[in-house]
Amino acid sequence: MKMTFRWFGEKSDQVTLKQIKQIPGMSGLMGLLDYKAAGEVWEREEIAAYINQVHAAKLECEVIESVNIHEDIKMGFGLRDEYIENYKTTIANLASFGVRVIVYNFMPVLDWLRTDLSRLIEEDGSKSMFYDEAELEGLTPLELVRRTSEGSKGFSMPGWEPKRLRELELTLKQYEDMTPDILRENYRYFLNAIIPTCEEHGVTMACHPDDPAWPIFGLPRIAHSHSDLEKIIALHDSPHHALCVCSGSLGSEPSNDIPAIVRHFGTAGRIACMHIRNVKYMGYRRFRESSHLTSDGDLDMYGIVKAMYDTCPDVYVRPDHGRMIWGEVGRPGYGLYDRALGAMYLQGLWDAIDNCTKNK
Ligand SMILES: [Mn+2]
Repeated sequence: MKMTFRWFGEKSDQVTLKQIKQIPGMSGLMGLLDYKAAGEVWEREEIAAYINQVHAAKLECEVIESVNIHEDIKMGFGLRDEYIENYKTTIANLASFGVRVIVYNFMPVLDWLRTDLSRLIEEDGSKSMFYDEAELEGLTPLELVRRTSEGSKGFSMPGWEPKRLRELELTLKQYEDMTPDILRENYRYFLNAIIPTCEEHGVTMACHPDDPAWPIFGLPRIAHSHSDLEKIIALHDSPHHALCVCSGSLGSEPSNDIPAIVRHFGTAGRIACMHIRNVKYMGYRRFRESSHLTSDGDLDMYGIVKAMYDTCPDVYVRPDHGRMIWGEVGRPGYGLYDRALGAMYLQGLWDAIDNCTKNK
């Protein structure tokens, strides 16, 4: 397990690299350039500016997230080949700075979704991200986007890039006739085009699951169950086509058995990295993000780490979202303190498992 942390860059993140470096066991980052629009080439100078800073802080940057895929690729429109060429250039550019894994998703239009970015947890006064399907009723996607950007306290939110969402209404209309099967075929086309480039440059693509783990606003979503992930992996037969297993995204749906998913795809060698966090169920399609501690939520955190230890021990991991605690003000989900606690909890589980295994 290589423990990492998400960092949005000097201008965009309230957390500093120095603080991240001081979290015990932190090997590096899962980085991103949060100002890039889907479809654009990530230029070498831009990548260098980010990664050189990370290296100067004595942290690695072998994983990059949120290299977003242009909607034309997902919809199979005429310009997709041009955007795919851009994507291939980005892969090569990132690889030349030592990037080994790229995390992305193939979700139509809307990335992850919450109905409240800072819901008060009465028991202890902390705040966390919250989702209630009932609150979406009567809400148009546009109203939801407005609410999300208002709730983000001025911080950019990954997946909610203003440029991408400006044409939301039009894009939603274009998706009206899209079925999961057509979306998967467009996905296969994309993979067939880019995976040879990944193989050439030693980069592995890691698909992030849908969050929450069900369709929203009638859009087809194809990455929220064990069988969905099986179909995705079957689209292209290469170890460079892999998954980013996100426990909190898949775990929003109680029927998803996360340890079993990790065990299955870990054994197959198709997990490149993991996002690990816990979720507290509060009713049908109603949940909030909890601390990483198993007893604070409903996921089996030990089972998840044990499955990883047994089947894919070398993957990159990061604590995923955290709550806002100790009066911290920052990007919802991405405060320093609770994520640092999460990193320590995961490493504690790992150490215990490692000790029991070796001293058996
Ligand atoms: Mn995630």
